[in-house]
Amino acid sequence: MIKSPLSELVGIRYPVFQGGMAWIADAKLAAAVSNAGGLGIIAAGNAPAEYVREQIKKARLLTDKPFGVNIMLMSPFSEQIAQVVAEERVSVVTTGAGNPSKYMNLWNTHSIKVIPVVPSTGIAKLVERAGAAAVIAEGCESGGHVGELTTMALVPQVADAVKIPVIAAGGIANGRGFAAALMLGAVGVQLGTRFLVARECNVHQVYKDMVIKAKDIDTIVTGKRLGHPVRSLKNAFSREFFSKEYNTGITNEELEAFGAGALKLAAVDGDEKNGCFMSGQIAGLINKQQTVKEIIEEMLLQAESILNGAVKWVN
Ligand code: TUI
Repeated sequence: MIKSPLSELVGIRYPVFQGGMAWIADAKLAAAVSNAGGLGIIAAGNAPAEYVREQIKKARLLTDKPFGVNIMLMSPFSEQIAQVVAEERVSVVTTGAGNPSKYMNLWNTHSIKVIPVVPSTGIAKLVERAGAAAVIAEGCESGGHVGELTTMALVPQVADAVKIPVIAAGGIANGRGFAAALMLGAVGVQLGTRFLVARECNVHQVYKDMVIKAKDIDTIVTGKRLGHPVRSLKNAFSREFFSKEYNTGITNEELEAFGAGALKLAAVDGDEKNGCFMSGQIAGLINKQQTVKEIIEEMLLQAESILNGAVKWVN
């Protein structure tokens, strides 16, 4: 049994968070993860506040365990969603793609644990000062919006920079990654890509099959020119985006317009050519569909065996 201070902090059995994947992480997936002993997280993405409220209510019918909501701070609805999560008093709020400081007082006064995703030590220190309960240090191996640093470089530096607990994310999908995260100074992990192929995940079957088929080098980062780099699987859409990005004849507005709606095309419609299939580099390691419970328990068992065997390296 792996014991971690993260379990007490958020009231969960296993120190495993499910990433807040826009268009994908709904009440069903979040409740399944929470029921299996991790922390399920509903992704607000670019959805309106009332969608988020509905999903919170739905999750409460499916689980009596704590769960969280992820707020994508670039969303036009983030202000209203910040209010909804406060009113609904969700256990945990995670944030992505921006600085959540302006909402921290509101959430802390509603006894919500705020756990921002951070791509650097500077932002980690900033959110710690603003009242974060912990941080998720996410390396650029992850899918979706990515920072500059790898998990290997980011996690130990963030762990040294702040006093609050650190959760590692990016490139973690099994017990090896979990054990490594603990060695880097983290007290738990967040998984996105691995939960994409969970039986309880509603994402289109084409998306799951693409993740299962993907090899180590099958992701690409696009959108650097627009200031929001996104990692996704290589396909016709991402290759075209990549080439347009280096074409000076194309304006940023045209590039934004080309990308608009592509994540929905992937997640909901399973449009293999035109969709943006956000995925982490660890997709190559993922080769089968499993239930959320199987994923979590298999990972924890493997991590335990690795950690128990680790003394072999020390004389
Ligand atoms: O946010 C994510 N991953 C995401 S968000 C997303 S939705 C999206 N769709 C289209 C274009 C862009 C995004 C898909 N995947 N991960 C957490 C994360 N947060 N990664 C990086 C950051 C981050 C970046 C800057 C956190 C804070 C930050 O602060 C900058 C500042 O100074 O405000």
